[in-house]
Parts: sequence; C-alpha cells; structure tokens
Amino acid sequence: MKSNVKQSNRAAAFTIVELLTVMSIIVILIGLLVPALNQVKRYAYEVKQKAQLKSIDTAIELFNSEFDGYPDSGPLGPDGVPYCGAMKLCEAVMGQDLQGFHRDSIFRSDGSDGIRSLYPDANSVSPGAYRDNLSMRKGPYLPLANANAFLIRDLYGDTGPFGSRHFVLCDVFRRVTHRTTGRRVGMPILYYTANTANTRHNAANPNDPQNIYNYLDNQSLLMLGKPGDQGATASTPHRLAVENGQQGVRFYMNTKNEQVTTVSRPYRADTFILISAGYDGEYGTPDDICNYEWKYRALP
Ligand SMILES: [Ca+2]
Repeated sequence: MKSNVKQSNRAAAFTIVELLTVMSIIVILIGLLVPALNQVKRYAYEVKQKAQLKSIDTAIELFNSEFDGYPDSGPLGPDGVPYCGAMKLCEAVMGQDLQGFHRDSIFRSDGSDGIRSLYPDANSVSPGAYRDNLSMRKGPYLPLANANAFLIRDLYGDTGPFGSRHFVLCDVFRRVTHRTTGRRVGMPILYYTANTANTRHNAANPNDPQNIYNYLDNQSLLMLGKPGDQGATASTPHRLAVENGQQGVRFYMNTKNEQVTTVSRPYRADTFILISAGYDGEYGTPDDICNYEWKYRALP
C-alpha cells in the first residue's frame, strides 16, 4: 500500500525538463505578444491623436466664424517679440490664461494690445474689472480637460527665446516629462496659417516671399530640439527645422500636395496646417500626424 502512494506522487510531479519546456513556451509567447500589444497601443495613440487634431480643427473653425479669419501664426508678435504659431494657436483656442480668447488681442507675447493687459491676473484688478475683462472673451473653444495645454517652461525649462507664461497645446504621445508635476505629457502641436495672397510652394527656396506657408512660423520652437535634449551649449534641432544642413526644406516637402502634379501646391492651401510630432516625438519623420495625409520622402 505504502509503495502505491509513493508511485502516484511521482506520477503527478513535473520533471525539471517538463518545467523548462513550459517556461520556454511562456517566454516565447510573451516575446510574441509584447510587440503585438505595443503595436496595438501605438495604433490606439495614433487614433487618439487624429481625433485631437480634428477637435483643434473644429475649434479653429469656430474662431474663424467668430472673427472672420484664421488666427495669425507668424513667428513674432506685432511688437517684434518671438511668439510662435504653436503659442498663438493656444491663445486663439483657449486664451493666454486658458480663460478664453480676448477679442481685442493682437497676438502679442505680453498679452497686451500695446496699452493694457488683456489677460490680467484676477488678483491684480478689482473683481468688477476682472468680470468685465472675462466678458470680452470668446471660447475657450476646447474643453480645458481635453486641451492638453501646458506651459512652455514646464516642457523646455527656461531655455529659449519665449516668455515663461505661455501655453501650448500638446499631442497625446507622452514624450516629455512635465517639469512641475513629473507626469509624462506630449509635444506641442505646430500651427501654420496659409497666406492666401501668395501663390507658391517652393521647396527649392524656403525663403521665397511668395510661399503660401512660412516654415519660420514655428522654427524657433523646432530649433530647441526635443525637451531634455538641450545642453548648456548645444541642442539638436528637429528635422522639420533643419535636415542635412538645409533649413525649411523638410517642411515644404512634408506639406507638398502630391495629388497636384501640374504646379507645386501645399495641402490645405487656403486654411491652416497642424502637425503632431507623432510617436517618436520628433518633427519631420515618417510617423508625424497632421490634419492632412502625407507620405514621407527622402530629401533630394
Ligand atoms: Ca515624428
């Protein structure tokens, strides 16, 4: 009897070879599943990003119907102070203080119209004056909870030519560590307005004054490189800004509409362009997501 019990215990146990075989199969399955899951995760982010661009697109159209024109995207304010397209986009859609766009704004970096501050701190004016100020606002055109609006200094630190109080709308890819909260957040959405008085899209001459789009609109932001890349003396500009030592060429290639073969035309020649850096956090690479479809091509 005793020997029978011993025998059945031995039969139920796994041998070391069996265990190793099972473990190997599990490891192989994990090896197969993890890349597939990452692919699914990446696809989900891309879908989310396209939806976000769509909602910004709608917000800009609301601005357009209210003010009869798209927000300015030039690299400077009217006072000559750097204030790029990405920041102007956030002001237009949310307001400089995220409380709505002031209808008298002339897109100055300091938030004034040259005489008075259009976005005062609530504590710096009387409650009545602040209420009057808020009554002059339009929007925000995006719900604050979904806007992904972050201070530029919380992404890039104090590097760069921009004022520290400005917000940008960020994409969904979480490539940057927010310097105050430590959370992972996205890269700024770039914004360029078409100059419909112009007629060209000249990749051979990015500085052609007749170009419909101006690559310089976000160039100073792109020259900062990826947040976290900056050293004390050097940074790595994004490829959308400089590729093979050529400034702006990548921008004109990325925005050239291949369907128009008779002349060189940009996508969305009469409205505006939005660009997310995509999954890799680098602007000017194949995974960028825009409010138009584009195909990556190597520089000539
Ligand atoms: Ca990219």
